This record gives sequence, C-alpha cells and structure tokens, in this order.
Amino acid sequence: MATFEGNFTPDISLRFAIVVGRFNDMVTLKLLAACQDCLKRHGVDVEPDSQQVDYVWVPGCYEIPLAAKHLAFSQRYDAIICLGAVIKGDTPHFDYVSAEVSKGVAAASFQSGVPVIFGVLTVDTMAQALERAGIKSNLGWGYAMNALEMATLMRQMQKISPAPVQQMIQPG
Ligand code: INI
Repeated sequence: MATFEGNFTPDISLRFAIVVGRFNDMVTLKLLAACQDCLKRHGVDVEPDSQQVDYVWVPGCYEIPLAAKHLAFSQRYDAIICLGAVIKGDTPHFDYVSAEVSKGVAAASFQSGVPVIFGVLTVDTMAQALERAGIKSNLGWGYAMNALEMATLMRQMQKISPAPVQQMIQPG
C-alpha cells in the first residue's frame, strides 16, 4: 500500500492565491510578509507580476469566504491561503465574523476539493494579534508551509483520481 504526504520543494507549476483582509491591516500585512517570505525561500515566485501567486484583497474577514470560494472553484490554484485578523472588541461582531469566516473557508475547501488554508487570527486583543504576527512569532510563515504541504500532497493524491468537485452550493 502507498503512503501519501506533501513536501516543501514545490515545482514551478504550482500556483497559489492569497486572500488578505484589509481590516486590522497592521496585523494582516505582517502575516502576508511572513507568508511571502516562506514561499519565496521555498522557491515560489511571489512577486506581484508572478505566474505563481495571485493576490486578492477584501475589506474584512467576513468577505474572505466569497473570494476564496470563487478562487477555489476556478480550479486555477493548487492552494489558497486566507489571511485575516478578527480581534474581539466589546461587541458581538467578533462572534459573527469569526464564525462566518471559519465556516466559509472550510466550505470553500470542502466543496471545491482545493486546499484553503485558514490563516485567520481570532484573538482577544491587538497585543495578542501582534504577538502572533511577528512580535513573538509570525503565524504567516506556518500558513505558507501548510499551503505548500497541502498543494504538493494534493498533486500526489490526484495521481489516484481527480478530486471530486461538488456543485457550488449556496448557503441555505
Ligand atoms: N473584520 C475583520 O477582518 N476583523 C475584525 O476584527 C472585524 N471586526 O471586529 O469588526 C471585522 N469586521 C468587518 C467585517 O469583516 C466586514 O468587512 C464588514 O462587516 C462588512 O461586511
């Protein structure tokens, strides 16, 4: 029997899309920088005119799933990385936004058969967000590693059979 696993030496035919929320961009820009640094150091061309990475900016995390779903169903990408930061304030907005982005990202991935990486920080304070976006460590790097691993894994798995893609399902 076979073992399937991804690796971190992607070939130049791999394509990625990165969806970034502008809300809390003091944090999301730092996540993006680490993500690009990781991809670049693993041989991916991350420049804006690159053939390997496309960038999509959305207003906030609530809009991430729609963009991710569109990208995933295009079947142009081996993996999509979603970057955002939801910071708990004194309003219930946090709960609505974080619930929708997590459900939506999972649905985009599952329905399309394309890896969609959940690179969204959900934290109580800006200080916690910054700790995770460069002050202590930068989770953006890890999200890029997750994308590389899943992209190369899915290339392996496609040798068994193409991924079954569901029809676009509208939320009920
Ligand atoms: N969007 C975020 O990305 N992070 C947040 O912390 C946030 N809060 O807390 O409000 C946030 N709100 C905006 C939301 O994502 C939408 O852009 C907006 O509601 C318009 O649909």
